[in-house]
Amino acid sequence: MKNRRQFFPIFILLSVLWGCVSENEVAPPEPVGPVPSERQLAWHDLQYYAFIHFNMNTFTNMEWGTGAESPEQFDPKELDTRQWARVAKEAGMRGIILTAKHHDGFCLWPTETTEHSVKNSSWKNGEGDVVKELAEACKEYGLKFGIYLSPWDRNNEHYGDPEYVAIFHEQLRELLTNYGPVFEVWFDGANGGSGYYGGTNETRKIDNKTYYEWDKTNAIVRELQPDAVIFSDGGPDVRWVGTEEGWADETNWSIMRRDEISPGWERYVELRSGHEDGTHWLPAEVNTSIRPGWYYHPGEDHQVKSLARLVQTYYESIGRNANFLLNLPVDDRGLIHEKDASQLMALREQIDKDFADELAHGKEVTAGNVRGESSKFAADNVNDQDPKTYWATDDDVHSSTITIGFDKPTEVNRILLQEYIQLGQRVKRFKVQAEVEGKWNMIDEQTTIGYKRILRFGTVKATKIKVSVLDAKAALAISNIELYKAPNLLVEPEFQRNRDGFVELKVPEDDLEMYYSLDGSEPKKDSDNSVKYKDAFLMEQPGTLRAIAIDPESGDQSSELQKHLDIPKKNWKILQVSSGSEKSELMLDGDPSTYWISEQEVTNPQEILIDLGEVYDLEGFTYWPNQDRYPKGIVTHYEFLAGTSKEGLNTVASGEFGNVVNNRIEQKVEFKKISARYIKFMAFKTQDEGHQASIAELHVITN
Ligand code: FUL
Repeated sequence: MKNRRQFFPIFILLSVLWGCVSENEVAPPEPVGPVPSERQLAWHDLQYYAFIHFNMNTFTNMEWGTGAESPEQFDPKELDTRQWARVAKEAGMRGIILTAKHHDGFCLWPTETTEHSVKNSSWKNGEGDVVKELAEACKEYGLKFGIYLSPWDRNNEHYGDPEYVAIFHEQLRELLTNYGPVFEVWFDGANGGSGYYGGTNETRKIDNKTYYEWDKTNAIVRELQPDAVIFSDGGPDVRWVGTEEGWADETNWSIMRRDEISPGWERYVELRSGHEDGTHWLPAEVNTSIRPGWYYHPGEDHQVKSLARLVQTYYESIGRNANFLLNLPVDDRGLIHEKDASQLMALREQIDKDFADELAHGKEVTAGNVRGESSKFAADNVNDQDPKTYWATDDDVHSSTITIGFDKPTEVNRILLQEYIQLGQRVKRFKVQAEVEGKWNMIDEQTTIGYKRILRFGTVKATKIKVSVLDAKAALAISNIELYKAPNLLVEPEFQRNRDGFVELKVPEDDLEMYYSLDGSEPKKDSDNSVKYKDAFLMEQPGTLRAIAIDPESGDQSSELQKHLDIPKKNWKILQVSSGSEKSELMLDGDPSTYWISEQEVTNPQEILIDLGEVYDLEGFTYWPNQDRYPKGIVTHYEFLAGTSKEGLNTVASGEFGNVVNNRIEQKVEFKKISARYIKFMAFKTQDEGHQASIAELHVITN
């Protein structure tokens, strides 16, 4: 008896140990292809952080300064790096990367290497250090801090010689020594050639592959900030995504044949999707600006990207296996502009709503194959909310299914998938299906997953969601699957009215309903004065278009679009235009993104004579300036004539469109009522005293 009692616990202990041993016997899959380094893994987790373009260009209204600027021009009166950090933090960002030096060579810290820096500016009597202030603010707000140091330097007299390269390296040393931990060092690939270069004003070409001694440059970063990732077109740690528009390809490998890439790489479009047979881990970072420009320009205050556009960028960067680096052009006061800040918060709120309730956690999961039938690699590792555990298959199983079952039919419209990238990126093709009322419905078929993939799809009320990996490089290793039901993106409708008077309304989601009124009354769902929008409708008379979007499920309503629209231009005829007549119809097409532009070598004034088709009582006119990124021909000084016969026109207004180059919104000019059928617009002066005139839209105000 005595012996048996002693034997029993030993038996239990042995069997438990045996269990552990047998579980442990199932080895994890071997890594496949290149795998991420520790610093790259930490970088992947950051996902979303800010770029700040703030430097000399902010004060000269330029995107690329020549280097001839004077340090005194740098003078922010209200600089507050804590405001930048607060805004970034509240927006849900994890760090900030600052343009410590851009191509014009001006240094935001009191460097020993050049006189072209804050130490010779009027700001804080030359005692200031923007890099230090931002590094401290980031620390206070728990944000990572990164630096952008332009290799190209259009100010430095030694640019092109080995002497400059030593200066560039020294600048890097200063930045990486004096400001605490740096998480990312950003080297852009631009090398335009021409510049001030110490007053020589010439073109200097260098070989981007060899001139900067990249091995030495990278070694400085490794020596001084071993945890920092190095960004450039080809890394070595993080790659550019090959576009500045704000997206990665749907197929996006985090690996590339890195040795083929160098700064300014001519095959840069390949950066958008990576190389399936890559030799190095080289994940993509999507960099884009919240406005058209990287730097602040008052003329772009009305062009802060819409919420719909920002949400799309989020899904097409983070949702496509890339990190999202969103640029905030700090303004000439030294602050993130109110409009940018409020749009950032709107994005944060929307993303928080989209990912508010995770639906897969704790639900029953089954897999077609489990590696060695071991619980260590079981299916339910994908919804245990532990990124360190993963579902894996046997070595010879490169395609399999994993199914999540709900207790009751559940609405779903987002799926988030993650591979266990510590072992490399594996999945080449997968599909997602939903079981609805006992039948499997196809949701989507896609290619890569990587660190993170998010798919958006129309809401399904499903009892099960199944992911089938159709092809992979090796055994599968999936660490996470999440499911969500995101609310509809509720933004006010956008409108466009064409020349014939047809009005089109648009919202980004198909599920939304739109209601509009034309009689000035408040648009509502159940109102006799409001109409439910189906197709473009004709608005022949002047009136006020008011429109809203409604989410039929929640009943929630968007903010309101309210716009006064005047007579349609259907019967208008352009009788005379001083030059460029082939494009003249574009000034009447109702679309401010297209425009008429005159030839270049013409003399002012330039004239456009229009027949309105009948006599109207006119009380004013409107002019939309060119909306191009680099606009030409913006009219600054005008004269407007009107009359009942084309021979007898009278000047009814003349003057200047104040600040139109800086603020390219629709210009409105009112005048004393006049009956007229013919109008003439004359451009007396155009931007930069040039002689080319452009008109994106021209309209009249009737009473
Ligand atoms: C490019 C630069 O030329 C732009 O000015 C901007 O800094 C962008 C982020 O990178 O290479």
